Amino acid sequence: MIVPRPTRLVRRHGRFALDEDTAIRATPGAEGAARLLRHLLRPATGLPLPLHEDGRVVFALDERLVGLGDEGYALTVNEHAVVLRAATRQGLAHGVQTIRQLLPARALGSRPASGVEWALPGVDVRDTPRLPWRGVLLDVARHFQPVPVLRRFVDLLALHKLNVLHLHLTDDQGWRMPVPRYPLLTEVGGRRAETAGDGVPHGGAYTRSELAGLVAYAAERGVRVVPEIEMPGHARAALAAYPHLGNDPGRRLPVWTRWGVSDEVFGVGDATLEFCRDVLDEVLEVFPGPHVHLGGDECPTTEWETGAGAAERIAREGLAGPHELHGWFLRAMADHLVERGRVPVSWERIGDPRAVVMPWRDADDARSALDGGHDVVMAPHRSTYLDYPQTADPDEPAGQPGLVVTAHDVYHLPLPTGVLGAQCALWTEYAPTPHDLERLAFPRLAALADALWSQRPSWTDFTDRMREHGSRLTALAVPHRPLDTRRPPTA
Ligand code: TNX
Repeated sequence: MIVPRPTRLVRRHGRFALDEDTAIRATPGAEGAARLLRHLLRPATGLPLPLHEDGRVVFALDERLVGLGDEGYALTVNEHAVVLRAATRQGLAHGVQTIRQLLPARALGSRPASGVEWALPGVDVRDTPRLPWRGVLLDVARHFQPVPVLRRFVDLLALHKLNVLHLHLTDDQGWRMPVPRYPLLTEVGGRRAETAGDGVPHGGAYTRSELAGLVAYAAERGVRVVPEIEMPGHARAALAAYPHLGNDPGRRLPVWTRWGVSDEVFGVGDATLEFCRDVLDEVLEVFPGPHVHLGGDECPTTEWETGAGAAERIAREGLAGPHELHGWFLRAMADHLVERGRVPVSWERIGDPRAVVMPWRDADDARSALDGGHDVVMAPHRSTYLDYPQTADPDEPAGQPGLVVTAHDVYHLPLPTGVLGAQCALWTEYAPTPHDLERLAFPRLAALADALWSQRPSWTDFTDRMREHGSRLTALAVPHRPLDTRRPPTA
């Protein structure tokens, strides 16, 4: 009862028990996956699982499995051996998670479990995802989370074969990305006096080596980190640090202590564009993956209606008015990324079909982006925003008011033909603690993973498998409510 559901899983006779004498034989390139399995099983099982050429657990990187794609793997378990094969390290990492889920749920615990036989049932598995982009946005700008919290979050994504962690690193309420040329971004922009009137200061920022370490940690688990730097809106933390980047150089703004959409946004002068390019260059150093997210959502043009700098820019670029500055700004930054071999991503369409679009309103936006030749990753708020509560029950823990997004909604998110995949978004205005993050994320992330990975998603089959999966989440001490299998009145 694996989550997400494997493409093909056939039960075979026999079983294979892992014990003190079990060793892993890893072919070149497969050692990392072997170490990952050992690391994951050690706390509960205490098994040494050494690498040894006589091992009966075999991990092989094998080019002949290219037919299973970038992320597929094949796994066989019988009484003689466990054999995991894939053409890529990412495929092996996913196979490790399947091995883990074939064991009793207590194998996922963090404390030694006694009296359990660590047996895998005989199986033949061939498994490959339906869609290549299966992600989650984590907003570390509204509430900072230290790296160990992010690593545990990556572990939970990997358990579900989710492969993208989209880190929302900057916003009006906090700047978490270190940029050596602009130290005040984190020193000033990383702290705020209070949060929505609670009187409690909040802050934090990462170091370059912490972020590089996170990228490597995630890669070992088959997860890519996609960084997001918000522009030209949602920029008040940067403006607090460097007021000259805004539309009124004489004004000093604090890091914003309220939620919502601020009228104060980046200016459009040369200095601001140069600053944004410098920031992106630093992002490229730290994050080696192809995709870099430029934000681009919710940018009022109020300040550009009157600012002298905006009028000058409009004239210089031959634009029709302030409403064209948003697209112009994003296009300039997208060009910068494309020139450096990267792929820009944005919440709104950028006038370059090489940019990936992440439609957050509805499927119509997605279809028009697809028609315009863009790659599309779905993020429609009604089915993927995890800051909203999971049920309308009176005892449901609070979240962002206004909407309920059930696991059923997530499972049935719109996926127009041709999209790369989808993401859930864990915005954190109403989720200050690691406990809040996990209780909002689960079980909805399991629903996302199953809807995007399995070849023929079925809600009833998923809810069956979730019964067993719930005990895995419990073993991992993930705060979560049992899956609500009721159909919402609207469905
Ligand atoms: C909209 S849609 C946002 C975020 C908020 C979220 C709250 C989008 C890209 N931006 O700034 O955190 O709603 O639900």
